[in-house]
Amino acid sequence: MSDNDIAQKPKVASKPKLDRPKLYKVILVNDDYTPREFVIAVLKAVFRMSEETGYRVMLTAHKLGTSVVVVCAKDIAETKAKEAVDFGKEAGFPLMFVTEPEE
Ligand code: TYC
Repeated sequence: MSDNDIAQKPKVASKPKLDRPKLYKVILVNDDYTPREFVIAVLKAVFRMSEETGYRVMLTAHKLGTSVVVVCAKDIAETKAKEAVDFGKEAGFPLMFVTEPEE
């Protein structure tokens, strides 16, 4: 038996392909009752937005119905969305944030 009869292992080990964890969008939903200034205050407090960015995100939801606030890991998106909705609830407003997976 010569050396040539031994089956050769591939020299380069194939890397296991790990899927990246899916990212989630936090989406602000418009309503007819929550004051604009309150929406901006929540965006600043929960999502650390500046007044200018908060105003722009609020206005986009006000005009178009929804606005993407942030894209992040699922658990962070869900925690932040709940925190923001709870701010509204405590103040008696129907402010809504939802999460959905990014395409
Ligand atoms: N539409 C509200 C108003 O006119 C303001 C508002 C904007 C509420 C965005 C919710 O996601 C929202 N007072």
